[in-house]
Amino acid sequence: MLKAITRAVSPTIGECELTHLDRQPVDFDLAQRQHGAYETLLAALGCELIGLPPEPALPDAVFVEDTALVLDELAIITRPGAMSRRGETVSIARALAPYRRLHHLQAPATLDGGDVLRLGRELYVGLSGRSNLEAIEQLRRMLHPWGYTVHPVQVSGCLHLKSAVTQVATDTLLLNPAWVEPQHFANWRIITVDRNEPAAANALLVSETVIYPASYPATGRRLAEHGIEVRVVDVSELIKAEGAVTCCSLIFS
Ligand code: CIR
Repeated sequence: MLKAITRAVSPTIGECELTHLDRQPVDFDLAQRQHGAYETLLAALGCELIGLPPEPALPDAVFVEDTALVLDELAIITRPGAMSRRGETVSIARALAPYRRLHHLQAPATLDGGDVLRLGRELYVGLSGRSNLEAIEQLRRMLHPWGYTVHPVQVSGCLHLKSAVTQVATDTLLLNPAWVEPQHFANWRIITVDRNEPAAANALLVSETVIYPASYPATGRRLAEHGIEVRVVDVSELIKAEGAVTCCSLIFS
């Protein structure tokens, strides 16, 4: 059975890190309800939820994806690129310890999980404002024994690699070509985002269904037209904090 680690929204989410967006007030009650609906959908798609309590001192703590990389054989606790987010890894390591052997990235490596796109045994890692080459070197050393290949991918104009590209079906990626070069993924069927929805490439594939933000209707229709089963969630308040759908869970079996 799939498991999904999530964490309740911090009441301080309005003080989150922002890189590419202007600060807008986040409606905390609405953010909590939207996050609850996202968790309900994960459960409906077969995930056993491991819900962690909020971390009021850590405004971005709902975005658990950035704190760890969970593979079948081990989990790697990241060293998030934003100083304000480093404390988030402590409770995540505790939550993962019963399920995986843990490895930790070490300084000067920085990595946000949002920069790691796992496609089978190929790991594509964004070189972004948050993740660096030293992290890629450490990932290579940790994962070579398990047969993983780690590919650096330059991203520009967005926060993370998975702001620019995510997997939406066994053979298909959803991608914004303005933020990442499609040629990194030459063997994949590519669906591009609608040109009026640049932030629309972040989709969460759970089994054979895609969890997708209501904020990007044109791209959502495009996914459906390509035969992809889409379940829409409204995460407007989390988008104001520069998050979306992959970032709010760590899913593993
Ligand atoms: C940050 O800037 O770190 C948060 N406000 C948003 C993180 C979103 N994470 C993700 O998409 N993986």
